[in-house]
Amino acid sequence: MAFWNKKNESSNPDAADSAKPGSGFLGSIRAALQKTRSALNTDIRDLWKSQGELVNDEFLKKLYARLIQSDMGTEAAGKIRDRIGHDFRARKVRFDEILSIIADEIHSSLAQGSGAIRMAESGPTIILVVGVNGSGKTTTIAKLANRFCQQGKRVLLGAGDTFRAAAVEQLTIWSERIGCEIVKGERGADPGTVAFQASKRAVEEDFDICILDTAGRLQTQSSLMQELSKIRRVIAKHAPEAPHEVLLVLDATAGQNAISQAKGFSDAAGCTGIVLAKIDGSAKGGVIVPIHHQFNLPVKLIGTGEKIDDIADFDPQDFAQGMLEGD
Ligand SMILES: Nc1nc2c(ncn2[C@@H]2O[C@H](COP(=O)(O)OP(=O)(O)OP(=O)(O)O)[C@@H](O)[C@H]2O)c(=O)[nH]1
Ligand SMILES: [Mg+2]
Repeated sequence: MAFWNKKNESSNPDAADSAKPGSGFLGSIRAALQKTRSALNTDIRDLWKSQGELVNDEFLKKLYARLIQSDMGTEAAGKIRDRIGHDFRARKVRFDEILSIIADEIHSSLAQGSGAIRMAESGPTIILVVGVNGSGKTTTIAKLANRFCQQGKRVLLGAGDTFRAAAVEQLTIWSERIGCEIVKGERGADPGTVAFQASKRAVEEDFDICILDTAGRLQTQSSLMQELSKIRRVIAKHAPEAPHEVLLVLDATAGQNAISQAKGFSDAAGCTGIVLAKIDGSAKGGVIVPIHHQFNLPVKLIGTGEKIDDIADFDPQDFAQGMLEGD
């Protein structure tokens, strides 16, 4: 496809190194988006009975329905339909021409939405991680902590999930593997206390990064949502700018439900960015598009697998390309 420069055609000698999974390189994202890509490609390719297909109202209606099935939302799907109607009406169109337009629209709708982790200007950068049960919070924290440690930063974890029996142990095992420090509370302790102790220690002992885990909760559980606001306030006692990030971890397999999660959590916890975990297991990676449109929350990171390196910076171009470019 000619509408962007292919990053993987670089002659950069570091390219082989950056092709390692989790480095943000297109290769790992392409692999992780395989299910989304194959669902989208198959659904749309089905509309072609011969090499060229006539673009009329019926074709546009079918195309729109297939796009909606990919979870990319009505706004993006409507834009793509209208652009194809405008450019090709009453003409025959090839599959690859349509694919190119879809990728282009996805790329431009995601383009303003990426962003790096916001770092503190002075003192530790404190990151709070929230999301529904099992979305991938603790794993994301381990991946992020490992990344920061590899950059030579001193990292402190806060085991703020005092609710689930094995949660503290899970984070402790990660901290030992990664080689970073951890603050733990007793099982059933107030998660605000753990957040208080961890952020206090991060400031007093001059850590670079402090990442706080929280228990999974549903966006509909209002008392648990209020608990997140309280944790935020507690953290701010030690560092007025903190938390520097409140990352909402969404499970990419959740599809449309991720939209309601994004709404509930961003209202209650003041989320500043999204981590889209488990795109490797999902055919619904397109859900990132409506989340962008509706909440204006930048996607910062994507989870591409269960291993410690399986994390990548979100890059709209890589993502759009990985969603569509044929196998
Ligand atoms: N395939 C895949 N699996 C992932 C990814 N991220 C997390 N997981 C898996 O998802 C499961 C849940 O991950 P956790 O990190 O424990 O999720 P959590 O949000 O902390 O869960 P709770 O603390 O119970 O709310 C684990 O089996 C992880 O290995 C990912 O990017 N890809
Ligand atoms: Mg957890």
